[in-house]
Amino acid sequence: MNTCLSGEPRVLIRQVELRELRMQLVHPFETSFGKTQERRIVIVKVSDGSRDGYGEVTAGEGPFYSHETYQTAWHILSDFIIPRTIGRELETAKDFQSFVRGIRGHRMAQAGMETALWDLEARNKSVPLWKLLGGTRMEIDCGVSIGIQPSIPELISTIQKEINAGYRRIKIKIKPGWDLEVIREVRRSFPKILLMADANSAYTLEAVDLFRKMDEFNLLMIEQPLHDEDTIDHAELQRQIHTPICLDESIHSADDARKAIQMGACRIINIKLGRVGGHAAVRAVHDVCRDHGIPVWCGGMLESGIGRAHNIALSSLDNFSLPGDVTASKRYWAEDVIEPEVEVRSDGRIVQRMDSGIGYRVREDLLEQFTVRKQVFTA
Ligand code: OSB
Ligand code: MG
Repeated sequence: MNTCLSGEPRVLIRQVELRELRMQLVHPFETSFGKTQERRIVIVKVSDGSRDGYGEVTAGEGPFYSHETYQTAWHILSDFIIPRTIGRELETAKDFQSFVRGIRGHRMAQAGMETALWDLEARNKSVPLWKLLGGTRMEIDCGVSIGIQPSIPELISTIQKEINAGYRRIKIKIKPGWDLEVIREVRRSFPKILLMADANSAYTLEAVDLFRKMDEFNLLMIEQPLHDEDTIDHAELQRQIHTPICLDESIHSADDARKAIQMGACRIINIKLGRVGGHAAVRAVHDVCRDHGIPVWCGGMLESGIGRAHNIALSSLDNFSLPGDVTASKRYWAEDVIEPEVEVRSDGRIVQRMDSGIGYRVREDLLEQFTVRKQVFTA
């Protein structure tokens, strides 16, 4: 164990390993910006000489959800983030911020490294990551995000399957041409479920009448209806509809959250670890929302088990009071890279693990099997 004079373990960055994994989803996932079947996932492993911490970069295959891709993240990590951090010693993972100050944006790349440091710190201190983050929720409520389906009957049978599995909230993806009628039919089939829709920025304010009509279906929220840079337009839309707007793509920091809330652009915020830049930023966004009475929930990015485990841990913070898109490994992967795989109880909840760090063992054998590129950096 690495210790400083006070005896507290420190976080020493002796070696960093980057891997690009290629993994096939068990079902394709379609949103308003495209369809994904094969995932490329960058995994960051930080070693201090005796222990390892793991993080995941949640960037997509193309610049559609955000400007980042797994390849821009590889570039930013290998050319800027790792050179600034390798060989250094941190008192806590929170100090990572000061090493990368000056790197503008590329938060998913930053989060890949930052979250690995949190895992390493928690393992060094022999505490579960969720406790180190300050979490209190031993059990978290799970919802599912259902991609655009080939037909309404197929969507309805998929929803039925997820409800039978116990999931507590259903989110359906919408896009122009797959919206009002779909919501109407789903609501007709399931009058009582917690239901929401996610547009992934597919509309402009010109669609205000469409969103007004959605008010009749008692949606829990509408997620990111407008462009990510249109916070002001979201405020205008929120003034004209009753359904709460939830922002996803628009929120990159605690300051974004504060401004969006003050403007009246949303009543709920989806927090994603990669989008905001890591666990410290999650905490900051979470706290701003809590102080303004805005509930949050944890969004998903089709993560492998490593990112999934980090999402479970952060969902333990007290203001994560709505079901997140945090679900069982088997919904995405034939074989996940962690052990045990993430399981959701029949009541739609995941129970926090008491093992230290992210709480799951990483299957190095599977990482190796899925790896298409690897680079090791040593101090
Ligand atoms: O907008 O929440 C989103 C997946 C990729 C990109 C954006 C989003 C999503 C999801 C999937 O909704 C959530 C999941 O991982 O289950
Ligand atoms: Mg979303």
